[in-house]
Amino acid sequence: MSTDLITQTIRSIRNIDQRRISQFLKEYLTHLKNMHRYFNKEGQLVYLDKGEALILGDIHGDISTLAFLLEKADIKQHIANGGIVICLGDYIDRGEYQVETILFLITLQMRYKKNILLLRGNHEPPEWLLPYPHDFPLHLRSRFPELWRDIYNLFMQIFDELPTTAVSKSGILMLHGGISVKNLLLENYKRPDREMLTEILWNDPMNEDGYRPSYRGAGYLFGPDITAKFLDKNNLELIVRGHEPANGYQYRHNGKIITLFSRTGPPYMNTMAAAVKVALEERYRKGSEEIITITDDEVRESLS
Ligand SMILES: [Mn+2]
Repeated sequence: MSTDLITQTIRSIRNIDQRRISQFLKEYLTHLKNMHRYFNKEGQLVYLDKGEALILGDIHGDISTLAFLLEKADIKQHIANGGIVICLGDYIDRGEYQVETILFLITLQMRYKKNILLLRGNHEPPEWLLPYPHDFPLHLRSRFPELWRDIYNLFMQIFDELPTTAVSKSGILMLHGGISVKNLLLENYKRPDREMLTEILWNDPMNEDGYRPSYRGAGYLFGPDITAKFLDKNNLELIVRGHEPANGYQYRHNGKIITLFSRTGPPYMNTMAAAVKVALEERYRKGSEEIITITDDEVRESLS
């Protein structure tokens, strides 16, 4: 493809200087505040009603796997067809190229304003709920020794403006962690309070019915009964989320949840990363999604 698009963008990020980056981030912040011009959005909830979406899960600084997944999914053609790329959060922390990854995604969004949607993950945290590890500020400091504090502050403002949930006419809910265990109305995802925001960013599915506090120290684990109730109540079919390592993708709760993991390498050493393509208008039916995978070997080979 598209390698041209990706390599060009990455190259321009490598050479960016610290003064220009602050300006660039301020422009992005303004863009986020005006996002209703490009997307049908109420509060933190984005409504999508046409075309196809390519959805990606956690990236955590693995820009190579990200680039190869986008290439394999033919992002250039996808965008030319009016398709949308939706990332489910966790762009930073852990990975070697986290600064490049987030700047690359922001650059793409600034270039294709109607076609890229970045949702918030728990690693794009509110300041009252920092995850661990949160080594992003250290990466900024080594990269931008003088202005890193200002740059980090700008990023924190940006994270506060990222939408947290998207929902399609086809009946698909997209978010980073999971659904709220007590708050079953989609309406409430527009302006979640602190507790609910914590759930959206931190919750995970579990196999037993009901819910209980998460072993992660924030959020809950929720059972298949809660997933079924939520989908039924809001006339939805499927939840696509990230947040947990998987070998690329994993179906949970009788196929009503897809977990996506779009990175490879340490510390999880999964052999496969994945993205999924779904229709945003035509009603989702089991099997109508297209899973796109790339193996760890494919990524490493093409780098050597
Ligand atoms: Mn996460």
